[in-house]
Amino acid sequence: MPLATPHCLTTTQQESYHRDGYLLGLPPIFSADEMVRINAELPNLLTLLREGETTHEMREWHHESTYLYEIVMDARILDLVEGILGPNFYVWGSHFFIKPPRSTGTVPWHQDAYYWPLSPCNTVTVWIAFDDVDEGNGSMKLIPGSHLGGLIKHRQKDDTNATLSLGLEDGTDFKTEGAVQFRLNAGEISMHDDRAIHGSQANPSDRRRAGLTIRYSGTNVKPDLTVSPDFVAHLCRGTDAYGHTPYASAPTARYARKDYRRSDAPIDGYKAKPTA
Ligand SMILES: O=C(O)CCC(=O)C(=O)O
Repeated sequence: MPLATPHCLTTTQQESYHRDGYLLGLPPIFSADEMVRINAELPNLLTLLREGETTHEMREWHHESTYLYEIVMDARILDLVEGILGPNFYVWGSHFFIKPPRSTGTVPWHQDAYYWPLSPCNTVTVWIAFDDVDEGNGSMKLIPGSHLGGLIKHRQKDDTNATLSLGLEDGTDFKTEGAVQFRLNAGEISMHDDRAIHGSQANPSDRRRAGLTIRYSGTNVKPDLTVSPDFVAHLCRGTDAYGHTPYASAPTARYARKDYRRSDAPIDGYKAKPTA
């Protein structure tokens, strides 16, 4: 049991997460000074993008970069995640969602678990705000309780503004009624369940909207390495009694990127015939 610090979840917060599929109102993780330093370092990663690539390619780079590894392994974040996943969990994913000022990119409504070759569903996403984010600059929206309704078959998205290839149709697959608009100050986080339906609109404002998502899974979660041969993780807390996932060693370079082998991922998602 972690000590009762400001970065441990209360029983009420744990109940709220399990009931609604998300948590807001958490104590800030990074101070304003820390965020100045973190944002000042970000351009060193951006320069690693190759011609034709967008910031959307910046995923899983924490495996190579100590700048990101330190963020995903920050004890304050891990204490909060432990309040949901329990004492044994690993981190495998990180992904920037950066919307420049006056940009048209959207994130279609989706359930993360539909995209991932992982089972069972036991993954928490931490979304760290690098900027103040709200409805004005296209912050995330989430449907409370939608994580309890099972995985829904996603549709191919032809919209060129959509930054994901699959999504759910408002009104047909689910109802946006009651969607919660996330508002965070830079340095704060939200947490959400991998089955919760969420998405975000474009950023018509003059402000950047940048966030880093981090994916933490209980050690019981098994990746399908035949479709995701690059899958590796870092144990964050406890021990791994399951042995389902390969582990990587910590990075040594401050700024470095990840490259991928081709995956055999099906174009319509790993869970095209969801059963749970
Ligand atoms: O940042 C966003 O707008 C979406 C993030 C997201 O889809 C996710 O965390 O899975």
